[in-house]
Amino acid sequence: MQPYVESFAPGSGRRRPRADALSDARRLNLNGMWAFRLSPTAEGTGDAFLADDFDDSPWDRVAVPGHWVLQHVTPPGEQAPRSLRGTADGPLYTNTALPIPLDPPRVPTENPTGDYRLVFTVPEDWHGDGVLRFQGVDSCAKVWLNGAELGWSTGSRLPFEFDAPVRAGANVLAVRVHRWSSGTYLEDQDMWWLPGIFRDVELLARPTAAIDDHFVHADYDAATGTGTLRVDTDVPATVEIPELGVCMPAGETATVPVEPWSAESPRLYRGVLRSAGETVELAVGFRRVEIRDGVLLANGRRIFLAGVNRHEHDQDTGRTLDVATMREDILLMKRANLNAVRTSHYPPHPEFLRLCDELGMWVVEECDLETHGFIYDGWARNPPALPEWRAALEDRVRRMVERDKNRPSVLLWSMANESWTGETFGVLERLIRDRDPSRPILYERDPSYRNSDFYSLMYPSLEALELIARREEPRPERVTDEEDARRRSLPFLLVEYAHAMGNGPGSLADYDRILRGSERCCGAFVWEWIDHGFRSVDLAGAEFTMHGADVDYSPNGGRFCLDGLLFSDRTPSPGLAELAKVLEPVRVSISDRVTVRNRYDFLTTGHLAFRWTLEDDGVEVASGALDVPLVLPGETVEVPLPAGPREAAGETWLTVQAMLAADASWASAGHVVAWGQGLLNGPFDGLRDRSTPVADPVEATMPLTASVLRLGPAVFDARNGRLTEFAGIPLDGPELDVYRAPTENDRGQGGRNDLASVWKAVGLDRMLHRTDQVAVENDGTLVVRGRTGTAAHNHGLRSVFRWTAVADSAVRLDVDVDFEGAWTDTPFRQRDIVVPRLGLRFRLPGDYANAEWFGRGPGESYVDSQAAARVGRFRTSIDGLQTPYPVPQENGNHLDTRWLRLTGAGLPELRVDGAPTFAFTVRRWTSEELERARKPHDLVDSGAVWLNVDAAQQGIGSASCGPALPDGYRIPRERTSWSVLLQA
Ligand code: IPT
Repeated sequence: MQPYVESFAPGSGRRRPRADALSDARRLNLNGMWAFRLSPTAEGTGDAFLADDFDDSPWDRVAVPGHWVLQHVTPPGEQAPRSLRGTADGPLYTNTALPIPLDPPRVPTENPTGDYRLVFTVPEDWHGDGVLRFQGVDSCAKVWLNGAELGWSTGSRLPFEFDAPVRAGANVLAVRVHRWSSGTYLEDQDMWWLPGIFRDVELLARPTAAIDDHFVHADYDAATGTGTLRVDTDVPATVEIPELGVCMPAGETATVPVEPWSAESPRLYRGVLRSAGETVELAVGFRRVEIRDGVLLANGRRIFLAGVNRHEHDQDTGRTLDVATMREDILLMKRANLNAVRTSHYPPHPEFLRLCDELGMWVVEECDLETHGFIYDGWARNPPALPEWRAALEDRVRRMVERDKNRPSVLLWSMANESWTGETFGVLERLIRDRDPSRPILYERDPSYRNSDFYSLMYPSLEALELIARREEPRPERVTDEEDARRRSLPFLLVEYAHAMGNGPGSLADYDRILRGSERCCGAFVWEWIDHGFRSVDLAGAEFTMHGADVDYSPNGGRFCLDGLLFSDRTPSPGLAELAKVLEPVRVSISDRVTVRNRYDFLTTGHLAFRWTLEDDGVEVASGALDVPLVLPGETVEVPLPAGPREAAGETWLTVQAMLAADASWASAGHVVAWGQGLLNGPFDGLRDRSTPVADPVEATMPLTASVLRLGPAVFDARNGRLTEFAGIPLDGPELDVYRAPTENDRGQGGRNDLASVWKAVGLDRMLHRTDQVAVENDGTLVVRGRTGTAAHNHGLRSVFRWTAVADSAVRLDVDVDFEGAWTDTPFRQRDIVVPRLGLRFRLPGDYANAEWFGRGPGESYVDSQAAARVGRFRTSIDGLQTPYPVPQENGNHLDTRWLRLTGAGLPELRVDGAPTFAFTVRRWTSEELERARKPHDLVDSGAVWLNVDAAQQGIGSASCGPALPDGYRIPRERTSWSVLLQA
């Protein structure tokens, strides 16, 4: 038995928590390859490994920092190291359920335990003892130095330190790490369970008169434009900020004119804090955060947090991230117009926050505390409600606040995620306020919000958010009048919304409209930044992205860990492009003039250059610089349209881009921050006014044989009215198509909003087609009447396809469809019996390889996610049209298409025009194959190209963890007609 593993106490023997700091004191980085041995229980390998002369040469070698479950180690009872991925001893993913019995603070005997051993050399001239610092060990570690126990600690994503009596020469560091501990109950975040020493280990020299801790107080007064600086520390020291002419003893106050720090303008004043023994680097950002009249202000102005939730994740190394990756995350965020990050759900590596200071990101720093698993016990024995857990909770909050109190980027402290209620939150709140009154406090889950400076929710519907924006939300249950009144006066912070699982999220533009329109709303954080998938290889050697369900283990969170704006390898998904467009800090709109609205909190448009481009049917005809006067934050200016040719033959689109005029720390000059587009020559009216069928339709040739009909370049099968050949191209179709491969959002969550199941229940995934009539009318029109229905139901769709020849190179198809039958012979709400698609599907020769189109692009677009797709002319390969979501699902749709051209070796070009515009997808597989595939590599070329020319496709939404898809983004079950022109 190892009683500490199951103790309510957070640790023992540790040093008092203190500020993370860079100093000139010597430090020995102990990262590297350590000896390692895995055992099945908390006893580990026993205590022999503490000895100096222990022979660890037969042990495995693992990287520190790292998670052993993501490396090659020898499982107990085996002889050789191997990867544990895919086994119950490997990475396990659960959402809310704990992977151990709900039996706090006990843990099972089956408790994989890793004994780590490192022999390191302390140089002869290293004076005195040191401090051993562990930046993060999951979930519980006991530490020995040279055979003597230093202590133990829990709190995986928090640092802990020990006084370390090192000796010159060889020293033996032994660390025993347990997968499960009492800490597990406090760390039930929705993420992989990844044990190990996963952040840096260092030995720090502590010279005499070393600065143990310091606290930078740097306030900014917007009324006077001055900053007030005081640095508190525990030994006599001097504060030197040369740029400000500040040189004063620690503890004294200086008030000087400064530029304030903000995410938009991260002005840091660098200097030092010098004691007799040590010099600590200072990077001071002056700013004041306050809540006045229910509005969040920074430096005296309302700010809006355009945010994202970020877990630390790397597809190979889990929560071990290098600094380059942390920087890359911030650069990608800033380029996507994000200005805030919530460190869901634990303090990140301290370097990440230093980068946020430097590059400019507001941080909602969250403590490593989530007790979600107690929900399965009706929240009985919830740790925040029980005194025996109090010390552990306080310890976590203290270690967060002390470590990061000097980071100007940290805007507020979030006490926990999803931990329901308990008296201890009051204790934590007071603890934070006493220590750091300069930052507000957030806790989302307690309906009384009594310990929170913000009202906050997750995943509200648009309607619910509208009410909140107007402070008219219904009163929550179980709160007193007083609590309700107080809550109503608080600013609203949306900590999670827009669940980015799979294809999506939809409605980003709708959320932005509501949030920005209300002073009460101070920010919103998309869930979440990156998919937590692991790069893996299957038995056949194919690489794939592993998710929870790829491990045979229960409880299992399945695919729910793949819900980020970046794929697991950090490739941006289409959702990130949409978010970047929606969040743009400058809005450019075009009508009979160009309107530029500045949505920055602090910046003018002084750092931006504007450029216009005029396109005729997607072909650039003129461009130039646009002169836009300086726009102050919150202001709007209008400028005349640029002069340029107007007598275009087609649609004339003017696009104005706002780009960085000079290099910034996070993007180069020319980076496009915002853009707007406007149609200058009237609304597009599609085929109706451009390609009316010729007055004198070409005679329909009467059947050459009994089974073939010809109409201009088109050949039909006379028995079923299907097109079999067009201008020499063998093809088949069109078929009325009302289905799509369900997206994650189509599947809803836990039975709620599961439209995909409704589609199956009403048979949309197995529609059968019938031809009722094939007739040639007097004017030569070929009319094909049919019905599309499904087994066992009486509902279906009637369709009429009218084909006419247009000159000798084209045919026009006018489609008219209507729904018939009851559509009610199912247990579902009428509202949910919707078709996800209303369109035509063609099978084309597999040699088609490339697509060019005029419409929305370059990325995919859906009715509720189309802000990022501009109107233009785009070209790519058919393979390039596919978005490789790690779980195959509908993707690659393009709205508002005027025409599409497909080309391929040895085939005539096929051109499709539509009226009104159409939506298309082109793939090498069918929707059914797309649905059946479990991994992207299951999708194989069917030998044909499948083209959808659709009147409509349903929106995407974010129902995988969020509200139902709004009605406006569903396809109404009503009569619909559209037209298509095929040309070769
Ligand atoms: C919410 C969690 O805070 C987050 O960790 C993640 O699980 C997210 O949802 C969904 O991916 S919890 C949910 C019950 C609202």
